[in-house]
Amino acid sequence: MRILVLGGDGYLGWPTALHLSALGHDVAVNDNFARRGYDEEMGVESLVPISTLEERIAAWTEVGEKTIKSYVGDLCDAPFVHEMVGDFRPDTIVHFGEQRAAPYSMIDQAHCIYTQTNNIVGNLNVMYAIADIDRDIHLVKLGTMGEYGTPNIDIEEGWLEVEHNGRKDRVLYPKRPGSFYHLSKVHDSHNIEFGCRIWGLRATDLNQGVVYGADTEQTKLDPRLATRFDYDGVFGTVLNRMVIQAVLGHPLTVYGNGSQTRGLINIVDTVECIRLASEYPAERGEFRVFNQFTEHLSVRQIAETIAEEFPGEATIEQVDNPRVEAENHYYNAKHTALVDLGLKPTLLSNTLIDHLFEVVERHRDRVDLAAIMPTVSWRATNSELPETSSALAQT
Ligand code: NAD
Ligand code: USQ
Repeated sequence: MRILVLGGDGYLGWPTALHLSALGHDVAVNDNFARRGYDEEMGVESLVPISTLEERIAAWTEVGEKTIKSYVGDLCDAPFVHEMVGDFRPDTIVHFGEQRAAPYSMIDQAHCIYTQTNNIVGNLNVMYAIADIDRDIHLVKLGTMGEYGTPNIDIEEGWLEVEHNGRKDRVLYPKRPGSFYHLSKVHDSHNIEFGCRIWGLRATDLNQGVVYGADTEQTKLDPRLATRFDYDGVFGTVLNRMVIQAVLGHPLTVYGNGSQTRGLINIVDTVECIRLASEYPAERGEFRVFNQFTEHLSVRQIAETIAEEFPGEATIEQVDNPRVEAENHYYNAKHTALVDLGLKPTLLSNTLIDHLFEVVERHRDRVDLAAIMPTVSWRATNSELPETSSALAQT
């Protein structure tokens, strides 16, 4: 199968490209290196050193004896996206290429607008390219469990059967996300579902939980194949951050009372879920939604699990929650569709945590302790606007 991986230089896109290529698929990657740019903007770096995309691809040709084609460019550039899709003619497009940090989207108005524009416009360009070039191309789109928020009812896989005033319908599951980033994914989902209805696109929206882990079978083969591993207060995700905090003797930062619950998935399962979704495509006109996580834990349970497993002393600190999010909430989210397709879940274990401790230990001198505490508040707007808008000045 010919598979084009958008965002193929990122934490998940690169290991996915390797996994699909190792299994014999013909893979190409796209990226505009925005993620490397955010590092420069924030003054931080991945804990694990990462090679350039060019070096990664050359290393894979050497180690994996496979070729991966690359298309460097911005998904917000519509002619570029058309040209790329027309040139590679994929059977499947796996779309990871978006700004993915909730705190980054909440820094200020400019970062909110950048996130939503980048994500929504890029995704629309991909949809239009598919609709114009070949409507049989299967779009496998990375969404997020955070699209649903934490409703007081069970979370289904994308769709909800409702009965209202004696009538029944199947509707998109109502969304109540918790950041402008998570909202961008909701807008993408609605746009894609519409594309399936009007153009007969085939799409799988993968509502993925929080990913943890440092490597996959292929990224371990050579240091040049390593993927990024973030720990800072803006891009680091909760479990990865807490592992680093334990190793560095920094208190594990539980936001609020830590009762907020999230779906989690190991990176080795992420790449396998993408394979399954690609090899078993949605039907023409179908908007298929899978909840892509393997277990759920509260933030406090994550912290306690890591603290217990750490061989030295690890303390847990309750930090004022910088986010506006529910604590002590109901959480029961379905996640059977990928298991039905053949996923064998890799659950959080002491072996996995010990391996992460080793990875962090190897690179501990690269950590900037000043980047660990959260700096972005959901309550502030931080907008820098001209003193008087031109419309107001005329009145
Ligand atoms: P990442 O930031 O490491 O990778 C995203 C890649 O997309 C980056 O390399 C970036 O440069 C590229 N990109 C961004 N905008 C682009 C544009 N306009 N044109 C071309 N390339 C662009 O993020 P990740 O952790 O690998 O996440 C990948 C996807 O999975 C995201 O869509 C994210 O929302 C989703 N996801 C991630 C997690 C997680 O825990 N990491 C969980 C659920 C869902
Ligand atoms: N949290 C802490 N302490 C920390 C960091 C986070 O308690 O040091 C808490 C947060 O308050 C939140 C939870 O942990 O309740 C998850 O936060 P996170 O930063 O790990 O994850 P999130 O912001 O939700 O975003 C990440 C990815 C995003 C993806 C999402 C999946 O960055 O791309 O979409 O996980 S989900 O959470 O299912 O929406």
